[in-house]
Amino acid sequence: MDLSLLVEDSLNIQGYDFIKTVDSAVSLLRKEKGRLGNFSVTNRLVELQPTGEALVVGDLHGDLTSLTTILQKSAFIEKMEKTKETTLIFLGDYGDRGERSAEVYYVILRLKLAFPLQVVLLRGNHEGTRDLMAYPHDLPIQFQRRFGEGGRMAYERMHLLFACLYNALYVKERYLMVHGGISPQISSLQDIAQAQENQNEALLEDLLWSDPDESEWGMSSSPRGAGKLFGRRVTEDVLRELNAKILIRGHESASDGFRINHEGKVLTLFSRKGSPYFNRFGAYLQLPLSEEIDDATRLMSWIHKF
Ligand SMILES: [Mn+2]
Repeated sequence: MDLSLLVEDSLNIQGYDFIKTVDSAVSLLRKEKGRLGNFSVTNRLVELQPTGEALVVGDLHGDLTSLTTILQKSAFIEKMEKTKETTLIFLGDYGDRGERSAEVYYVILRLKLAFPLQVVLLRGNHEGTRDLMAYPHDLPIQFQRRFGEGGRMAYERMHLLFACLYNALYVKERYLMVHGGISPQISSLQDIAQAQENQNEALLEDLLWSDPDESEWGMSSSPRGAGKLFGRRVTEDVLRELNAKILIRGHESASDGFRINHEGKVLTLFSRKGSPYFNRFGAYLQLPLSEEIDDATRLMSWIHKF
């Protein structure tokens, strides 16, 4: 798969073909169940074997240039073609804010379709449920500008896609990856796997929206108006409960493209640049999953800034 051709396709794609791609991805994701290559799927949770190499990408928010840079610098498409022991993980928030939301979605969906057993797409708060959608949500407007008449239909299809994205990815004895955060309501992986089925969706809201803060004790209300702030004790308790060492999440911009909280227990990755954020760098993580690391400061040699 040629990256520059893929990007060119994304810039030229018309509404009909965009919708066809979304539909193919939805039907693929709906079929994902049980053991698939290096990961296994239970409801909306992916459990990944601690083997091979992973590329972890944080928020993109319509920044096609950063996505292209990451794929180029990591040479991950070539790596995925060469060995199945490679997993490309996106932490969610693909659209809104930046100008190229349709293009970013198109590229990640084509990657998923080309490497179904090696690409995992998590759900961000900008891929929320209809009754809890991030604001401002530019996607429907961008689609109308981009696809004209077909924009509305393309946007409706996106909600089918959002519902298929994963709540979290877990790497045994190592990492829990989510878009936003965690909550004391989590006592097992099963809770995360079925968070979207909870009647009030409160846990899903925390997974997609919450942020760490440096208080010792959580939870407190979030200035975002959705999700909460969780303290260090919540992180320690949940990670211990799940048998994980580090929480890897996106959702918050960081000047260097990444930030470490809770004494090395939380890594935030932010992988886009430009307005309306003011981070100097974007960052991604490319690491060997077999390494047993219990402190995010030790992940720094695998964090790449751009
Ligand atoms: Mn977010």
